[in-house]
Amino acid sequence: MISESAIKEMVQQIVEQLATQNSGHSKETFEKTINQQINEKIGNESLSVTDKELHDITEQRLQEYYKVPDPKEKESYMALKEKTSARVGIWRTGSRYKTDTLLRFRADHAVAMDAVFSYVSEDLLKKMNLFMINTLCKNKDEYITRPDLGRKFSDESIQKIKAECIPSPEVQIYVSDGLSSTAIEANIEEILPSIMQGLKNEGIKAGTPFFVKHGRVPAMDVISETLDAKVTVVLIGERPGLATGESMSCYMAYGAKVGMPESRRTVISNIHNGGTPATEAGAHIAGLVKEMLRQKASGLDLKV
Ligand code: B12
Repeated sequence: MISESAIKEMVQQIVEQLATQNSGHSKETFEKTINQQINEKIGNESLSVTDKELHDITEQRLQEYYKVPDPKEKESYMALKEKTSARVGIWRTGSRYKTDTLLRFRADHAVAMDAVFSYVSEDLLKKMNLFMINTLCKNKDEYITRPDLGRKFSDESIQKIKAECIPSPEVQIYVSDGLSSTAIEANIEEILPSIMQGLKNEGIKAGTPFFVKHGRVPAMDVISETLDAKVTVVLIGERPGLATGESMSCYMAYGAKVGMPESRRTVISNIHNGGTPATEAGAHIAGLVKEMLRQKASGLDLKV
């Protein structure tokens, strides 16, 4: 009989080969091909693996992740835990974490890495009718190591923005991957229509929305100057921690100019299902834009 380690080695080899050959294929096709190859090699259908059988340990809310054995005050402890996603009540083995806790930590870290290093799906951008421009960053490594390049555009990109967008809008909204593409994929379909509807209700005209790849927050200042927008709004993926990769921020500014102080920006952070849900945030953003236009101010100068 074939040994377990030999099977593991073989599966790993096949997965690696397929990952390089079939990177454009769907998960179902990928799973099917792996299982076919395993069956061909060892003729044992019971060894087939599907994603459904693999338990995703990040699915449990951290607020409910509690490992203290025989707790005396479990109810009070759980009430405290409900207020934070911090890793409390996770218990220990000697002075070390339990294996379960360590695995959860690594899985949450992997979620954060994926959020930072993946790209927003082009299909989603098409569906949302957002054309794409890039900052001066060529890839994710450059994006991480050169924040200055994530705030600038080539002359060509500036021309594209001018060609595609309505000039001098009351409010210019755009979307950017920032430090989490996951956050954009999780929230954009809900928040963008919610903001647009909110603005429409207030009689405020929005410019042409688009997407900025490899963007840092102050890229909004260049966009504001390029289009001569009164208010500029960027929906951007925020740096993920170990609680969620889906958190998005909205930075807004009235009359944004390159080199202006950060205190002129208004920020709403923690937009995700476990924080402020996208639809609710959208309505709040539209309300703030209205106030910015009325007071001709943003950030610390805005009185709300
Ligand atoms: C990373 C971060 C920082 C980094 C930013 C540098 C960087 N590039 O990574 C540092 C350590 C410098 C920082 C400092 C501060 N931060 Co900070 N920061 C964050 C964090 C964790 C993520 C933001 C992010 O990913 N943005 C998207 C990426 C793509 O943006 P970026 O272009 O790379 O970086 C820009 C923004 O991060 C921005 N920024 C960062 N913090 C703040 C705070 C405010 C009020 C503004 C307007 C802008 C701003 O500065 C960068 C350059 O323009 C958020 C947490 C969150 N949940 O949102 C808090 C957060 C945005 N920060 C906050 C605060 C309070 C501050 C400070 C005022 C703290 C202080 N007392 O000094 C300072 C001010 C920063 C400034 N630029 O003036 C608060 C804002 C609360 C609010 N709604 O007003 C947040 C929400 C954390 C929190 N929950 O309290 N921060």
